[in-house]
Amino acid sequence: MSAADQIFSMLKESSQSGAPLYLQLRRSIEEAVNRGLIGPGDALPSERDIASKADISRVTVRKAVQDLVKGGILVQRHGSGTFVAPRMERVEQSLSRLTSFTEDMARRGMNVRSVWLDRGLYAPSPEEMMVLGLSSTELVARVARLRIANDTPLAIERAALSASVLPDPEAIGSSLYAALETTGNRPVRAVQRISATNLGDADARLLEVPPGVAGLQIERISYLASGKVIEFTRSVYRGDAYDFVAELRLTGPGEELRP
Ligand code: 16G
Repeated sequence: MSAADQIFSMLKESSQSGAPLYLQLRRSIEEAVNRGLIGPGDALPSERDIASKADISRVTVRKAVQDLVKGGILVQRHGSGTFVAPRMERVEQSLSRLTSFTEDMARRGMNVRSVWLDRGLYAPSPEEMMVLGLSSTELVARVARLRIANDTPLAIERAALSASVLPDPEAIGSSLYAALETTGNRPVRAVQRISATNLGDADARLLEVPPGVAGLQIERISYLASGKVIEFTRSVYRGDAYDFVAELRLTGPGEELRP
């Protein structure tokens, strides 16, 4: 059965529901995707085909399709049509180990790639001066990357470090932590703050999700064993792709809770 037929047969099942037509069509397409009748990456039939098969207006079809694009069920590629969105394999990251993105993905057997969004030396912002302990005459090294695992963009990471530890941001290879390790500056401890966010247009475009969908905003401040702050990184992770997992233990007798 063609994809248009699959959607049409779902629509016939739901046509008794009395809901507006565009909603019925939206649910039918969603149902066809959920039941695997049309799979990730499959092309959706054209608006015209769906409209003529189901005998509804193209405006109604467009409204249903736009809703599903907004919800991340379908993706639209300019010039080539509308497709079922690729299924995301969620990545779990432990919140108790200080690992790098490259290490996390390598452990899962995933290929890591980064697209450089920015790297260079700049005059620090007041916030960078405060967090990294820089004076106004010192420079900050900024490293911004789109992090991609198995061809899926997972996160945008914007790191700031003192230029004294990273004098040449151009020279970082594929891993910031590996580069820091070579100079004995790999962090040993970090404090991470995770909050919910709705992705803005620019970040959503880079992460290949519809604008406004849920994401995770993460701020990591990392320290050397000496207590010096080495890294101040703000990241945005895709909410549909990443789970942060924390193990919790009841403290034993005599053990103190440390902040
Ligand atoms: C992780 C860190 C990030 C760090 C990066 C280094 C989070 C939220 N962030 O992604 O702060 O800069 O690893 O990765 O976990 P790299 O060594 O692969 O460049």
